[in-house]
Amino acid sequence: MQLTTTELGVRPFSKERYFGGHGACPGCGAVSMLRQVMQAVGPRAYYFILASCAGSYFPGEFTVCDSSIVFTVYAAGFAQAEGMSQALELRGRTGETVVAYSGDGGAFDIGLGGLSGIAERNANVLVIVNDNQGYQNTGGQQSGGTPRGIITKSTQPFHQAPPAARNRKDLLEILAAHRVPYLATASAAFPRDLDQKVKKALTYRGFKLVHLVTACVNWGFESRLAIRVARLAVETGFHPLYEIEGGRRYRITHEPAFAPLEEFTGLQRRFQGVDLALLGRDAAERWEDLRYKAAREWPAAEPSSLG
Ligand SMILES: Cc1ncc(C[n+]2csc(CCOP(=O)(O)OP(=O)(O)O)c2C)c(N)n1
Ligand code: SF4
Repeated sequence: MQLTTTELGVRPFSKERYFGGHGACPGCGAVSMLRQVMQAVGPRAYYFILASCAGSYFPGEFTVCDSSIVFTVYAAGFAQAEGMSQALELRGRTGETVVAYSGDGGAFDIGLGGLSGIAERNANVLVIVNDNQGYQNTGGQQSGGTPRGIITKSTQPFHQAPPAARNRKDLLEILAAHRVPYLATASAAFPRDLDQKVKKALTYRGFKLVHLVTACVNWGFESRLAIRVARLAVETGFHPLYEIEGGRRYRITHEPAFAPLEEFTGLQRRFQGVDLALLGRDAAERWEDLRYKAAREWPAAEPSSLG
């Protein structure tokens, strides 16, 4: 007798690559982003997950997606992904995608050496950075991606640089200096833009990275508001959407409404007491640099040196 998948309790794979059953906090803004990323990446993909909240997006007890998932550590995760892409290439398996998935703590800080290494070697890996602006899986400590002025659980009053003297790292600028094929920012609140960027990234052979700011409930907003918070991050100019090809060609992909920053910060407890003038100045400077670089003229027939 042959049992059906329903009788066996097996959920058949559908068009959905990521089909739910995650163990993230209710209202987590990263889950929708991950679902969109997996959909855009498509089947036949290997995900190397550096230690982060993503451990709960793929609970070990049951299958929530149709791709292979490898949980790994900060120091080795990016190099493992590179090794996997080389192993596939040696076997002539060109139709498979290798993704390294990291939090901001992994990419901006603890794994930055490994990330720089695979960027320098132009490893054929897609890196997804889930930037929830802190070490959130361990309760919300400060990372190199935490905006200045925010008091996290690890902020030491006596050792903390004053907000005016500190700034968050600009990961894309660090990687642009490596002259890698493709870099982009994206947001779960802009699904078409996100989809296009992941698909475009995968047209390049070599290193590519998509940096997403995702809303985390540790920021202190109502759990139903994650996508609105993510959208306001973009529409206030706090998280610009753009791409960089070959480390030099900048293109702004969404012109924000430049809504007042307070519309974004006012929904979150973490910004209470933070000097918004400083944050606003940071955003304005970033936009000034972006517009300057995006306005640069390129010869029409300039061949793509990478890719
Ligand atoms: C070398 C090392 N230090 C600390 C930890 C403990 N740890 C596990 S997850 C995590 C937080 C990760 O933060 P981030 O990379 O920003 O991802 P998020 O949890 O915010 O998604 C930490 C500190 C670890 N696994 N390895
Ligand atoms: S701590 Fe934040 S990023 Fe992590 S699962 Fe919860 S809401 Fe998502």
